Amino acid sequence: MQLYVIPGTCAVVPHTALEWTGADYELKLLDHDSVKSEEYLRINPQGAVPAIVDGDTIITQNIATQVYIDAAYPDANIFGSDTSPAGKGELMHWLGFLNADLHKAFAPLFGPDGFVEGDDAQESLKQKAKEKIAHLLRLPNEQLGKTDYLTGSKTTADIYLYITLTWAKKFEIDLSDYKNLDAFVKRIEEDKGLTAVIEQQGLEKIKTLEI
Ligand SMILES: N[C@@H](CCC(=O)N[C@@H](CS)C(=O)NCC(=O)O)C(=O)O
Repeated sequence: MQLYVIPGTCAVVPHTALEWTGADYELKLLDHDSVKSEEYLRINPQGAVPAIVDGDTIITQNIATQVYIDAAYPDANIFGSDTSPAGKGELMHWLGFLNADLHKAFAPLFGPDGFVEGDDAQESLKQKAKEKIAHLLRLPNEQLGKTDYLTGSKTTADIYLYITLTWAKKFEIDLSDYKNLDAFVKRIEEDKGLTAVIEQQGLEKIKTLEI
């Protein structure tokens, strides 16, 4: 199995999941140019990571890569150990929130020129995006006041939350009121799989959300 990633992106999530499985896999490191290369567009015509290539099988879209890893390595419990209907629903609730709502809310910060033209309009858009992200993050902050991990046990949803928190710090979003998220960052950065991924992708632990 090959996993295509750009360091520091949402591809940290399936990468950590693969580390949790203990499986052999080949890491393919891309950058913001090579992800748009003709060669890679044959794998993912959307020019985005993550992607898994496993023999003739190609899987793109973050949640789909996680589902593939979970199906290939069910004993690793990357989606946690609660396989009840309520447990599975809860996990998908968080993955949907993280992938469709929170992740997407960062798009104006990563590429404001894809939305509006002009410095003033882009600044105003980025400010609105930061407010929206802070508003969305109140939900996981509340949840993490009740449990150590989003669904009670550690899952890929926690890794997805973590990577978005590293982006929030990078864009200097004020999360000083969100003490549960700050404690969560310290907790999740102790995970061995995530630690290995941080090393392999040449990243650094952020340790705190303080800016
Ligand atoms: N909906 C897609 C979104 C993937 C996505 O936005 N990937 C970003 C990184 S987080 C990417 O590859 N962007 C291309 C680039 O950075 O040049 C998914 O869930 O996989």
